[in-house]
Amino acid sequence: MELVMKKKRVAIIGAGPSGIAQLRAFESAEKQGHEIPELVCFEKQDNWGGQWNYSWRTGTDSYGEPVHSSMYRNLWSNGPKEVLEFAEYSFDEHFGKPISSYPPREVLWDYIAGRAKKSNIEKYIKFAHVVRWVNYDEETQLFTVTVENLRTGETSSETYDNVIVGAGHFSFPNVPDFKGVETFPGQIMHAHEFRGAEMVAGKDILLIGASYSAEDIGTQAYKMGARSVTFSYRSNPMGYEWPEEMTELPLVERFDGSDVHFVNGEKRTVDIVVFCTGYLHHYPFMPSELSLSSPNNLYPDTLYRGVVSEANNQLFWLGSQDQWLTFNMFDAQAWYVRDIILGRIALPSVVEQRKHMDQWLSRFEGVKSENDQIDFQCDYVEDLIEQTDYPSFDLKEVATILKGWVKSKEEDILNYRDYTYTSVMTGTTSVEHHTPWMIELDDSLERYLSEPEEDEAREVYRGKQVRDKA
Ligand code: FAD
Ligand code: NA7
Repeated sequence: MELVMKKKRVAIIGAGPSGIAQLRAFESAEKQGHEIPELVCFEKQDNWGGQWNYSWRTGTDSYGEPVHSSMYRNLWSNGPKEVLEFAEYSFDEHFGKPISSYPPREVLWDYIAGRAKKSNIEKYIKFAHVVRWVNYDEETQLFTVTVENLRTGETSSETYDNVIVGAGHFSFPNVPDFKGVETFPGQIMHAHEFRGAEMVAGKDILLIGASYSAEDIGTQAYKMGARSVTFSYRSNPMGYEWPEEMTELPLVERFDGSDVHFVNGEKRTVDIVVFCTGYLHHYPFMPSELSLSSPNNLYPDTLYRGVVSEANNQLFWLGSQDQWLTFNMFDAQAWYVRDIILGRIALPSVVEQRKHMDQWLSRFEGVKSENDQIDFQCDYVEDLIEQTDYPSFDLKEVATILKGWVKSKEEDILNYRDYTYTSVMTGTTSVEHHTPWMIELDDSLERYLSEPEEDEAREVYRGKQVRDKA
């Protein structure tokens, strides 16, 4: 009698860069002749790309669901594209010509979509399907995933052998309270709701927080002509050489109408406040015993090799770390998860898994500087890539690029996006963008890829940059 093995079923939550990486990883195995499980990817939005799928909306989307993306209209990549490039789909392949190192949001979305389209993965994605609940049955050893089709309102539940969470963790704002904040008469928002800096022209803006969002929204605000930009830090100032319109002050002590008092006794009067206070790991579709609870850091505890849930080895999390590396790190994770599911990689015992996590956590405790963080994450990704057939690349060089990026911001926080780097995948050196970032007001893909004539403004600005550096 022929024994018919039932195909495994795998549910993937989210079709952002992580979810797409997972689908592509399985497709790559299939192309090599391996039988792959039945895959279903649930994406609550109407399109793929996750954070990069920009929405003008804030609050709730057209289905009444929380808006996912925290990106703003005029966002440009805040790290060099050379550190996020896919090892199996280069920028050269996608654009057919060298581009600059810091593309705008729409250009990176196009790159993500290009790889997705080249793979035959769209057939696995159910768009406008939100995962409402995940449950695990010890007896059957299967997950039940309950999903709502947002277009029809219909809910349904099916069982799966594995669940892979690629839902992102920069969507649910962390919003602290400050004494008197309710008396502030101007606009208050979290970075998640920020959509563009044009509205701050001629105004005084306060940004609470001292990390990427504060840095970038502050720089955008300066670019768009804010009268003043004040940052408020809790632990440490960012410490860049800001122009005189931009100041770093310690934590807000209290608000009194438009007046903001800081713990060092200083006071500022501002028109707009943006909380750049980070995000919560919040997964409303997960019961507590399966969920991930962590601050935004490089090694969330309870994830073996950063992806396998300690609570349940059939459950995986992609991209849940704080991110120096992004797209290629998600790929490295997805290839590793794929190989566990395909039985190509055997997991060690739970005791061994804990030991391994503790070793990485103990190294993580010793991470102090930004350079340490970079080495930590590059080593983590290298370790993953060594386990699978994901094309290996020079992660030491990627670490060098990242360290150069950190230095470039120290040198020139307003203009670091004009620097160029060389791809470790293709050896192509980026071109200098036709227009310095600080005076480029058109963020569209069309404008980015165009080759406009030199104009006077660019010459004048470049001349100013040269003089400032001298
Ligand atoms: P996401 O991109 O967040 O995608 C998750 C997907 O899951 C979304 O499509 C979402 O709709 C879906 N989803 C969530 N919950 C459910 C559910 N219950 N059911 C169904 N679907 C669900 N990275 C860089 O490399 N360079 C940058 O310049 C950069 N800038 C950034 C700027 C901002 C403001 C933010 C917030 C992030 C930035 N990032 C940047 C990091 C960014 O998070 C990653 O590049 C990447 O988008 C993470 O991919 P992901 O797939 O893990 O998560
Ligand atoms: P991050 O990088 O998690 O940083 C959060 C910042 O918010 C950080 O400076 C925190 O200060 C600060 N924070 C958090 N809580 C408070 C309170 N209660 N008061 C004052 N300050 C606070 O989030 P970002 O949004 O900047 O970046 C996340 C991603 O979005 C990133 O990948 C980017 O590419 C875009 P701390 O230093 O902890 O004292």
